[in-house]
Amino acid sequence: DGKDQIELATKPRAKTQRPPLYKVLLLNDDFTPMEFVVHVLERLFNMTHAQAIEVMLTVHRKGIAVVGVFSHEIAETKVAQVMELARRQQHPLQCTMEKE
Ligand code: TYC
Repeated sequence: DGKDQIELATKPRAKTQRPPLYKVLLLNDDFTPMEFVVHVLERLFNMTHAQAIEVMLTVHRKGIAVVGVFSHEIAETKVAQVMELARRQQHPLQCTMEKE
C-alpha cells in the first residue's frame, strides 16, 4: 500500500538540528547585597521569592550557579540586563553565559 512510500519519502536524512542552548550563570561576590540578587532573580528570571532566595543562597555558598537556560539571543539579553541593573546600583555582581 501507499504507507511505506510515505514513510520512505519522509525518512529523516540526519539528526534534526536544534539550536544550541546557553546556561546563564550568576557569580558570587562579597559586596552585592543578598536582597538585590533576589530582586534580580525575581525580576529577570521569573522566579518566585522563595525560588530566588534558594538560588541566591546557592550562588553565595558555591560561588556560581545556573539561573536559566535559553537560546543564544535570550541568554545574551538576560546577561546584559543583569549587568545593567548591577551597574546602575554600583554593585559588582557578575553574570555570564556558557554553551550547554
Ligand atoms: N555574597 C553576597 C553577600 O554576602 C551575596 C551574593 C549572592 C552576591 C549571590 C552575589 O551572585 C551573588 N552579600
